[in-house]
Amino acid sequence: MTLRRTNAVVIGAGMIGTVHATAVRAAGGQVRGVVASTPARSARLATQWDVPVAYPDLADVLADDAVDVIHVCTPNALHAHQAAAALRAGKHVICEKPLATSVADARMLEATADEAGRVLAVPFVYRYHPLVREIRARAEQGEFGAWQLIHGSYLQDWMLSEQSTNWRVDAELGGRSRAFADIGSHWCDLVEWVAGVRFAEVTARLAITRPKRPVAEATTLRQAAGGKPVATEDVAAVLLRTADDVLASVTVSQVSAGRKNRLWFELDGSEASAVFDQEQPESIWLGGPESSRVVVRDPLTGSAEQQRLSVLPAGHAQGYADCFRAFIGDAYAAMAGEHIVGLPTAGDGVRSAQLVDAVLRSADTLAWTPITSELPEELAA
Ligand code: SOE
Repeated sequence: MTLRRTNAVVIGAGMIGTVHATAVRAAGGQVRGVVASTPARSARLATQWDVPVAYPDLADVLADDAVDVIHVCTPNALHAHQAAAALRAGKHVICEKPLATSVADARMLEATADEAGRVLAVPFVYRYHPLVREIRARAEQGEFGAWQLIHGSYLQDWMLSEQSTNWRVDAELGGRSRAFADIGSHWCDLVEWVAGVRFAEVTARLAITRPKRPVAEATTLRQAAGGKPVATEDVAAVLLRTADDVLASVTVSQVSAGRKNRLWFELDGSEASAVFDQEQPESIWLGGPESSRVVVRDPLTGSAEQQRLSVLPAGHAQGYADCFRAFIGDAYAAMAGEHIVGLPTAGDGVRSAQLVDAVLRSADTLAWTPITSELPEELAA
């Protein structure tokens, strides 16, 4: 238990920065300040969010002894430098995913957090849906039997229009992978964690469906009108194989009309199956050979973790914001010294960077590609 409210600063003022600030407050922390892309924007946002300090830049945050934790919500390419600086200054860090745009930088951050003795948490927040925990608990108890097949998709449509753009389109800011790093990473984190599997190798095909998009922050009118060639994928078709030889597939898209944030997975076991849909997170489908059923979230039934994360009675819908609040609550408890099961931390960020890296290598070579640089034993044999 914390003795006083955790003092947080959010750096980065986009959609996800606002989500963090809201969740910090909901989790009982205090948003002490904000850093946006310019001092003037920091000041404007501090007023809008009603926070005490508008920091001109990160150096001012690092020098403020009252700050406990820095939330890094800036474009991906800035994460490594900013999170490392925060950890070295003795701050805890919550860093948006992808933790870094290279495996080397992600590993560097993990080592820096270890050396500094600080928590580095990564918001793979879909782990915090109560019914995701329910499936995980049932899988741990062997209810589904041995995995036969794992499949699913993560589909969005916010990049469907050829006029849609974002800093993520620019590989220099977002990294070489866009759709897979942004949302495929969530699917892989979630499925590995829920099913208790480890993907060993991957083969992936990536495609760009809009060859040109407007420049995110055009510096000239000509650039804005003409657009810029796109080098990061809109869609990905990915086949995976676990270390135990279970096949998996995931389809990732940011251009699927009508799909807003549809993370969906099905785990097919030798005894039973389980389905989770992020857009309908209040129920799960449990399939059996003779009969199947729909289980609804209910704080009065089910696994201990489902009950812990169910803060509203059954039928009173919880969702994404509740996941974020619960994640930040757990991260802050870890910062206060508690051992928290299921909190995604630096190791999970490194794992995700390895997956992104393997997907990119596989798309380049069109070959099955090991996910870690250390070849798994069964592949080395
Ligand atoms: C945009 O694609 C985005 O906000 C992601 O960055 C988040 O991680 C995901 O949870 C929702 O979509």
